[in-house]
Amino acid sequence: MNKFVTAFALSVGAFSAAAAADSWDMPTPYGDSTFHTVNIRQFAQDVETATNGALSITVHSAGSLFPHGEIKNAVRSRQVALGEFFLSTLSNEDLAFGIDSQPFVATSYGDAIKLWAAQKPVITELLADQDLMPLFSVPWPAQGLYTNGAVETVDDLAGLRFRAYNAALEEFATLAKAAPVQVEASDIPQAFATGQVQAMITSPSTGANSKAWDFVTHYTAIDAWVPKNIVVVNKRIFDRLDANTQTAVLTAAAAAEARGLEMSQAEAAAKTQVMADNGMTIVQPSAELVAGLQAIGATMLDNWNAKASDQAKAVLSAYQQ
Ligand code: PCA
Repeated sequence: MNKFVTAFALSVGAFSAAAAADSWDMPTPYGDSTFHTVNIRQFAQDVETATNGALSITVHSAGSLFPHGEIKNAVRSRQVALGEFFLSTLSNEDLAFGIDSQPFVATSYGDAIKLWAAQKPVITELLADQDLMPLFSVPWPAQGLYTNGAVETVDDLAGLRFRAYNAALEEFATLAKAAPVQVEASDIPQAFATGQVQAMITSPSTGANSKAWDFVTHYTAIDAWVPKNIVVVNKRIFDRLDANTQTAVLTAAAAAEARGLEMSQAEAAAKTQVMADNGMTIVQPSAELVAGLQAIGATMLDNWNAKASDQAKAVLSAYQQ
């Protein structure tokens, strides 16, 4: 009994000390030069400033604290308070998470904003079941095609080892008769250098950050989808904060969502230019390529509809209103 009382008193003491100055670890998947990471470091700084240091957030970028695929569960199990990941990687839990990575559903920033508005309430509910709460979400620039040599039709992709970052891109590659290989963004240069992959679809941000000109010649601006990252916090850890600190986190999160969107928009043109400056050929897709890609997108959307939960379908119809 005495032992229990002592242990209890100690843990209460430890908690109030921690409450006086909390420090959170924040794992993220992407490298320091990625605009998402720059934006998140600013978010962390904003929280620290607004709380006069009562809450500090240490960002662990490039999967250094947890690999990308484990970040969500690390937040869920309260190993860390918050973290970032690529939203559509949760599509295996519910297709509502993956709709932003379906080809030709949302292809512009305007579409992406509208789709996020449709996704957010549903995703908030799904994540709440896991004690998780979205803080902010930021789109990548539209996704384009990286190849050696020009691509005139979808047939030119057949047989290529194709880098994938989620289930939708795996399905896309398979439908294009390419061979999907899952590779994290930070491993792209190595995967090309060793011949593990020969082509990919990603944003100009990730293309330029991975120095795509070292391993491919062409960038085709198919602009097929505008996927998003999300930052989530553990709800129980968040609820433990005092009201002022909670407000500081939510205010900094709203600012990060707006700033991240602006950064993304600026990146799209700037990083395409970086690729051109480094000798890559930047091209618009031929009508035949677009038609072939759209046919794949239509098949994927049929498959999506056949498997989607009611909530996922509600997201799509709210978006299409
Ligand atoms: N870059 C990330 C996700 C989407 C993007 O543009 C990647 O390629 O992994």
